[in-house]
Amino acid sequence: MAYDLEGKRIWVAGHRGMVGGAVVRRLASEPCKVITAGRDVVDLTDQRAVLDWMLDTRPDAIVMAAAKVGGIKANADFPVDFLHQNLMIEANICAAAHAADVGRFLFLGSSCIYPKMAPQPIPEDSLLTGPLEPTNEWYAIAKIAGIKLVQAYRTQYGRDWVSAMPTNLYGPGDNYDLETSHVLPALLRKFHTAKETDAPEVELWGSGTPLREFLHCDDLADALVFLLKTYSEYEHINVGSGVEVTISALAETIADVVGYKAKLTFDASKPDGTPRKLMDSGRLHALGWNNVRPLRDGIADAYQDFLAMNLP
Ligand code: GFB
Repeated sequence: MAYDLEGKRIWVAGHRGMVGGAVVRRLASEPCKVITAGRDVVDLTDQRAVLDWMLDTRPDAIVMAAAKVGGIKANADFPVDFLHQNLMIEANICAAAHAADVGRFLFLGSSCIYPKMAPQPIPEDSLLTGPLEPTNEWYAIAKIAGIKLVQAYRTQYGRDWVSAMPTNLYGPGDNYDLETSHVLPALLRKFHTAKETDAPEVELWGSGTPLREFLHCDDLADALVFLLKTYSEYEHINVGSGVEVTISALAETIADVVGYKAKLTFDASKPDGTPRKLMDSGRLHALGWNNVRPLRDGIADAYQDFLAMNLP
């Protein structure tokens, strides 16, 4: 069932984040009105505040890019934050959206919802078929609950709500804090700092052997708008690039983009996490979307964004 964006009022929840910002940029070329609301306007972990704001605003559609997110260390260090905050945000928004009769809702999860040792590439029906990766099981459980909430509203109330599962993301507006960020922005910052200080080495966490799939946030946003317009199935849908690299190979590419060669060292005290999480995005491709830029081009774009931030 297609969904026409013409004249629709679309709330991008989490518009200040990397994904939310990319979705706002992508929707600028669509015939719809984008609604945004920062934390100063509505605290998404406050059930009453979300309901009041939603009943007052009554968007036609919601893209759910609001979440408590972070890299492997942040997930392992703050299980309560990742589980509780994400459960609150999704439960509050779903309940308020239903109360305000929001017809279209696109929920976003993550590839970490799948079992640690899922078959690769990971098909959507691998969900809940095995144990999760311990470092991010908190976030994973919250996002699995979100998928199930969306399916429950489809089942009980006939809501045309859907869920998409992006792979590891990067790009403009990323988090570059070395403690809480994901690997790609962390290595951009580490190589940049090494170049600025002429440091001989760059330290990676773990062994460098895990494989990760990466997708630029603007490519994700294009896929999400495609899905918003075209996808109406019960099952969640994978949104990946199909391109995976080892962490060591990623570091070499980032070194090339930054223009600085350094000896890689490895901090074995940090976790590798799941060995691989390449998703099977064949269902998305069969629907007609596969608009992925080359990884090196995406990293070069992200580096320009990092430089523009002028971080100390
Ligand atoms: O991106 P990342 O933090 O999260 O780590 P995950 C990916 C891999 O890069 C891990 C290694 O094996 C890390 O040990 N790595 C090497 C580094 N150097 C670094 C570094 O300096 N910083 C970081 N952060 N990693 C996340 C989940 O898992 O995937 C999130 O924790 C979310 O909840 C996201 O699901 C998509 O890819 O392991």
